Amino acid sequence: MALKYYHAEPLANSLKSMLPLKEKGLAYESIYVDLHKFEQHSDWFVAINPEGQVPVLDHDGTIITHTTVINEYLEDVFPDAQPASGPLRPKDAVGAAKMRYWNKFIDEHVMNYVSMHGWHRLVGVIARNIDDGTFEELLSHIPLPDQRKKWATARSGFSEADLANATDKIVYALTKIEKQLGETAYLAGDSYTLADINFFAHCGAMVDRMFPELNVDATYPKLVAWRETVKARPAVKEALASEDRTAPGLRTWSGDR
Ligand SMILES: N[C@@H](CCC(=O)N[C@@H](CS)C(=O)NCC(=O)O)C(=O)O
Repeated sequence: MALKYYHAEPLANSLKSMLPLKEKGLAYESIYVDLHKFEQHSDWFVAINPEGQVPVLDHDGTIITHTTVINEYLEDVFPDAQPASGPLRPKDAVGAAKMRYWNKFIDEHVMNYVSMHGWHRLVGVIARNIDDGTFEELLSHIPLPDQRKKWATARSGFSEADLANATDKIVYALTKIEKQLGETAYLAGDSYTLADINFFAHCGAMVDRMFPELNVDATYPKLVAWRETVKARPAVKEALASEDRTAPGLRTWSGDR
């Protein structure tokens, strides 16, 4: 059995599938794909993932993409490799449905909105530092039309209306999650699951530093306590300490992870 994990810095999607690998104690070869050098659009990487995005799991030559799919795949293939806290996907149908409900909510209503703010601040800086001709050439290598548009918009800047709408979506999600964490210790019930991993990787780990104006620590105390519990997990600590080649000047938007 050989696992290879192609990923960038431990944040967002790259962190989201790295966490289950570490929580489950699975040995894997880590392959860093440098987004700042556009390696995700290079021929060697597009030959592995034609969509030109990280992360990618290679399991004995089978390629699995999209983090929610990767994470459920790991549960299907390695059901017995679990952290001491219990299975990352509840064994009962109701528990699994609750976990999937939150995954769907985070994938559809959180991920893209936090990502827009991240791209506005981080990718925008990178894209504006590239001259017009080189940028057009880079765009031509991006396989997904929506990603091509996102890169172009990051360079010109997302509109204030789009950014404000994204912030509204994030506030809605924080409020909803604060309420849930008032009822259960974790999103899908009383144990830590892939839903917690999803929200932590995309939002929970850095929302306070990304959006100081939301006053997260004072407004969402249950979420903050949950975040500290998640951060204290050895697998999470190990993942957050893993390789990160983001230039220090570009890290300010997400803070010191
Ligand atoms: N739905 C995909 C999204 C993957 C994604 O957006 N990856 C980002 C990194 S967080 C990426 O590769 N961005 C670089 C690019 O698109 O050029 C997943 O869940 O894996």
